[in-house]
Amino acid sequence: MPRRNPPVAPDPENAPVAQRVPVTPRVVTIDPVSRIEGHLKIEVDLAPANGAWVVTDAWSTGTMFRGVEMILVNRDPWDAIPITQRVCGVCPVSHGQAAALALDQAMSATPPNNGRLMRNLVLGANFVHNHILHFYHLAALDFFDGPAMAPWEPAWHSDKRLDPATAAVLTDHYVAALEMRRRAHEMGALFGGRMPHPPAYIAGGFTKVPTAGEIAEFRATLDDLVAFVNNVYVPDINLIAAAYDDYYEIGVGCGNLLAYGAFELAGAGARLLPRGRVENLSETVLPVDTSAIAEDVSSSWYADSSSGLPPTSGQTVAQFPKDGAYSWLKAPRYAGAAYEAGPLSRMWVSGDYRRGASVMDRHMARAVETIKLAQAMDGWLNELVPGGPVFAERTMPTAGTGIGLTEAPRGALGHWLQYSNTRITRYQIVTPTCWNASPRDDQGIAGPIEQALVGTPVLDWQEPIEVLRVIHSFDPCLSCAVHVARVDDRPENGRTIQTRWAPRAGVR
Ligand code: NFE
Ligand code: MG
Repeated sequence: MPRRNPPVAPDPENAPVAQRVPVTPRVVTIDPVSRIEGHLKIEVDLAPANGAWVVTDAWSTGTMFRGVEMILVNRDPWDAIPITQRVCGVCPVSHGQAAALALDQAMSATPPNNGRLMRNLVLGANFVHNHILHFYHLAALDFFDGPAMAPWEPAWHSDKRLDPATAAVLTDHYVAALEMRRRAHEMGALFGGRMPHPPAYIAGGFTKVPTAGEIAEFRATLDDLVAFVNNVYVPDINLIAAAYDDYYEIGVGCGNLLAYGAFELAGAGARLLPRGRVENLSETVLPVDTSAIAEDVSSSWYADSSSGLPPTSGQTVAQFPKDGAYSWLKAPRYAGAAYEAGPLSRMWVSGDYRRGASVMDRHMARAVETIKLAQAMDGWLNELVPGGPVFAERTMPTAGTGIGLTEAPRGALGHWLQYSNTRITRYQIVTPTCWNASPRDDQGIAGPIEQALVGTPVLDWQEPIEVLRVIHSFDPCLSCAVHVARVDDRPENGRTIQTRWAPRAGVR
């Protein structure tokens, strides 16, 4: 269980929650945060408020060093597609797509319609899979208690508002959702070859030529998934939103929203989910200029000489330990500002959802996006031409550059490629969770999750489930954010970089 604060006794605050009297500020650490991908530690400062607690500050720590950007150097640029997919088992399709887009640019290739559509459909299958996974298996247990058995126990029981009969129905849906995820993966594998790491993405298009039978099978599976989304997922998120409507005010983030856009339509630059950004939850969608993106590392375990660099000149030079640093994530910023990425950002930019930017808004926007995407996928199946060409025949120049901007389920994903003599010289990956879970930047500005946590009320400091609700609403993936563990990074192997965190100065 992610509880790291040992009960301190004797202590009136250690009594049953109803008898506890909050008097003393506390630091609470959740490490690891469970029901996410990868290794995240969250530390919050709690102050007494209204007989309970409120979060007054927060620190987000990616606790594992990874190094995919370094692995890619000196590889053939074609290798970027299969290798970057290994960043993650949840969003590999997006990494394949981003790498393919960067390579398309490097060799001036535009995939034929079938190739574009096949990429969209496999990526779409992954999004549908992800959003069902996120709601049922990562987030929903913050709101209801499952049966008193593994994998539902041990669990935190604070502030559970749904009656046992309702919780039992949601538990059935939790189990049904496992089957739906399997079906979504099977659907993606029809065209992608296998899931979760489909080998069918290539520079210039796709390797798989669709047949009429496969198109029909894809559609039949999609129909079943749409039925589940409409009849189960959407009603369940509405049910939870009604019981926890205070979460429309809790967990509001930095207010700046970024979307690179994805799901290319016919016509240059046209996308189902458009590119854009908004400042301070404005109605005005602004253009995205990639030259405004830079990554700060003053709070990250990387050499300060690499701080503030744009990905076109970005470096990944680990430095551990380092004064003032507390995360393996870099801090991406747009024109110096923190930005939130994800379904909410996409749905805000597209105009499909603009109620707010709270915990519940993130869940709602994710559901809205699932429906929008599934409808579009049905149309793309109609556009596919059985047996039609799927890739553009091109020769890769021996030197080049490319930027692949797309969306992963968790938000804006960018790959920056440079190569010469057919070998990669620089590869920089900036993932959505790096945007969302980033630590303080060089100006001391906190990352979006850190900002969103401040002000969160907490009933019981020993079971700070309210903190988990805020974190989970972002669907973080630390595997992506710090991009392959070096399992031999142990002192006995002579390594100095370890897959662990160091305590923030002054904390235990
Ligand atoms: Ni590992 Fe990923 C997504 C990417 S999160 S899940 O979605 O890119 O940073
Ligand atoms: Mg990176």
